[in-house]
Amino acid sequence: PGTRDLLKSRGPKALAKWMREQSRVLVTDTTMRDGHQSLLATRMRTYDVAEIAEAYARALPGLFSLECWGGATFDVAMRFLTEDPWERLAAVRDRAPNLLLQMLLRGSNGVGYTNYPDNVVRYFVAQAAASGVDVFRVFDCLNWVENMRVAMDAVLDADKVCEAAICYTGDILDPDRAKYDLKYYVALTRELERAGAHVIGIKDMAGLLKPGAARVLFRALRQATDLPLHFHTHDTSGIAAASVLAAVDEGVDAVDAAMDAFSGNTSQPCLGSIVAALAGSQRDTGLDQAAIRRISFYWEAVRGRYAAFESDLKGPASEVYLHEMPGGQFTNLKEQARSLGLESRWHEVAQMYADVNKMFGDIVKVTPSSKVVGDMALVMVSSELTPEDVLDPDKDVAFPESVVQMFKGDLGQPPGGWPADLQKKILKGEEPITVRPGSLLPPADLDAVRAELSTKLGAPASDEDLASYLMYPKVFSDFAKARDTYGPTSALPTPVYFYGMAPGDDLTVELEKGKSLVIVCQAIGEPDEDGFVRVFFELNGQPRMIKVPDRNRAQS
Ligand code: PYR
Repeated sequence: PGTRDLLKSRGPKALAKWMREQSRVLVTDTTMRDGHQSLLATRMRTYDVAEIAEAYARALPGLFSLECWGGATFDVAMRFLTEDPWERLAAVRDRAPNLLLQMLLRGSNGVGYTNYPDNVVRYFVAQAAASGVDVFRVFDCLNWVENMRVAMDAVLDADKVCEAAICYTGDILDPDRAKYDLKYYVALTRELERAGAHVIGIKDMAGLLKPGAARVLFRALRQATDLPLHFHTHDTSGIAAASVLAAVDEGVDAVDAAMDAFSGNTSQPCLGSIVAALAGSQRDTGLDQAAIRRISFYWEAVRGRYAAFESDLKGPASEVYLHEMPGGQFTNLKEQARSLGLESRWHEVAQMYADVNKMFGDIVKVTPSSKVVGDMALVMVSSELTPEDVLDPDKDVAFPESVVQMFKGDLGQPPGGWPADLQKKILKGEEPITVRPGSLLPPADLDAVRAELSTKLGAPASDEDLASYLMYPKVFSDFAKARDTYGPTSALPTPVYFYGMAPGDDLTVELEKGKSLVIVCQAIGEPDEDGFVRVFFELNGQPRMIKVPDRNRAQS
């Protein structure tokens, strides 16, 4: 039986026990979530995800899970792709009924960048479970277990797999980073086990866990818990596959990898190569290497359609051990730096990111805490501020709002608390909180919010729409308007969505099963005085003409 059958017939605890009993290494494919989040600014569209889901179901039924949802994909789908993230989940669910679907959940930050009321987190998790998520990887951006409990309990209530993830930072073998030593990770593992986790995730979001340290860490965790261990890392340094193989030697149960064409650099290490390296060993994954190659050829073609979103990364770099930026943040921050005119000063930004981390007390850096460190580093480089300036009690500094909020306690508490002097300076006398932020947020009145949303939409809001609106009121409202105007744009092939059609092009769009449109683009007129062009085309054989704003004029 596949992993999903096991979950459905015997429940998450039995599935976890089964994971421990396997001699083979279980593999999660991250291509549909972290792969493109880390390489293509999260821009992969539902069309390209849905097209291959059935092939996975047929050719790779032995995968542990498909990570295909959550993290940054949720808001980017609505914000930049005019797509409904729930539609994507349904598409994969429908086409891969035998595979476990996995999502990344930021604890009390849901799939957003700030803490939500507890009942919003619970509602979101329940809806994601009802809509098809089987495995929830839950983490907190400061590794504060208090801030993970609401989300973890909601996953347990839904009878889905609760993978509680520990974010790895620092270096357990470096005595100068003693704050995050082996004892710290062992204690966290035990705490998460007591909190009800079915699986322990080691989320090495920046790819800092070197092979030697992986050996020491997984050996210790293997002794500390009977729960299965699931290792996630990034290949920014170029050495991640060695860490994966070291973890495998020490008994890790499951590992993350991205399909070859979406692997390497800031993404996960290469799935096909890891599978090949283990083939014939005691821990053979059992996955079909020819099927992996075929699926990766598909992804290779897909990646070509997103060339505009590729970063200028030239290859792996050991600089990641200095700055410790998560793979999912690296290219975004570089882009932000470029937009501020700091492109040629990128290595200074990277050094400053490390300096800010030290100044903040050496914290875990992952969404959203990583964004706060990035915001501060950019401000400091662009306004020529040094850490000494920032720490000087007599020097005025305009701190970014995200920094003020984090030091107020709005994202929770780091181990050992915030550096007191800096906190005083940032908060200018305002008292910080030290309790769980969610405990201070009044519960949302879900009925009232649903009524408000239904009025906005002019139709009853679905449960999924409500969940989106609770996470992102403005982004969802804008998306809903676009959805009304343009219809399901996810039905369009990617080149057409990004670049449109040229005269002579024809296209068949499947709106639903058995319901298609055939569009033939015939001619595009010259722009008129008002900045509109006339587009002549055939729709299911009928001649049509529309006027659309001239793209060149709209952009200038
Ligand atoms: C996210 O929260 O989106 C990460 O990838 C860590």
